Amino acid sequence: MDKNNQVINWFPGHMHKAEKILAENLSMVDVIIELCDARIPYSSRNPEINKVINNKHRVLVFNKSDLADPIISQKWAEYFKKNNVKALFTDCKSGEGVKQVITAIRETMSEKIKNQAEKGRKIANIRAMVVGIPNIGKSSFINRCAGRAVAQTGDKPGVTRAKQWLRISDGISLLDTPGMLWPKLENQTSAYKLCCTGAIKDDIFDIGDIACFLINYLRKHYPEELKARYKIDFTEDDEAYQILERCGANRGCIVKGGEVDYTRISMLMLDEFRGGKIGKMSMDDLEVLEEN
Ligand SMILES: Nc1nc2c(ncn2[C@@H]2O[C@H](COP(=O)(O)OP(=O)(O)OP(=O)(O)O)[C@@H](O)[C@H]2O)c(=O)[nH]1
Ligand SMILES: [Mg+2]
Repeated sequence: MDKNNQVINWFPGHMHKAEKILAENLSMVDVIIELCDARIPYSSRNPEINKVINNKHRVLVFNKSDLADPIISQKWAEYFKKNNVKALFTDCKSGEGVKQVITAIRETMSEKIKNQAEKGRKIANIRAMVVGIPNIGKSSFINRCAGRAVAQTGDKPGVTRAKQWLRISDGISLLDTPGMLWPKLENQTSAYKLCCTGAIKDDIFDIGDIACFLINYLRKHYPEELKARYKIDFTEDDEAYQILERCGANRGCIVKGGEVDYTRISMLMLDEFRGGKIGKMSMDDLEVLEEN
């Protein structure tokens, strides 16, 4: 169980549809809003996106910033600034940062608006397509922009199944799209991180493997938070499944006969991690750029 050796097949049928939606609607939109996960700024970006969207204007947004480690987010913000990449951080739960994205969409379009104005034309409506991995908050972002619930949201990947144009108040229309993952999975570590953050459906992988991956990550990067949350201790010699076992025992995840229920404790830990209950944590530090 502690060996992270399963190969994750993460490309369910509806993802083909998402790719198709992106390709089919590209010519109709002015701007792409690439919504990524602030906890995994590297692993949540589609390496194919540049090829797909070509030279379209793009606004890069890292959502769920309320769950990410603020020190690591700061490092990423500085990295993007240094590289002249406009990157914004949002929290769609509170709405923080959303206004700045709308401003960035307008700024991106300012030249086109000016050019059109010189020709005596007016761009009445800016069209932007929101793309990103499943469950990252694309629909929540649109609802925040609109100031009301216009798009359906849910705490699991695969909620939005079809495209939907939604006009948000001030002359901008947003296209909500289904979550998209890339079909070729070369980086298994990124895949595990995407499982931990909830971008991939839980029934696609072995939950125990993912929990062990999470434990190995936390024991290295956030050991005190892990110990405090589950009231456990561990040494370097402990295997991940032994730590998982201790967490399970302390949380009463026990089956008949006193054995630990690994599935239950794995699910519980992943839920707590995803909900930020263990702490504000990120799984991609800047070093990930050197490793890949
Ligand atoms: N903590 C936190 N939760 C968020 C944020 N944005 C969205 N969520 C939650 O994340 C879950 C997924 O949100 P959705 O808006 O449905 O995500 P989506 O990207 O449209 O998902 P799919 O349509 O399934 O691809 C919901 O439970 C939201 O409440 C955020 O900034 N912070
Ligand atoms: Mg959605």
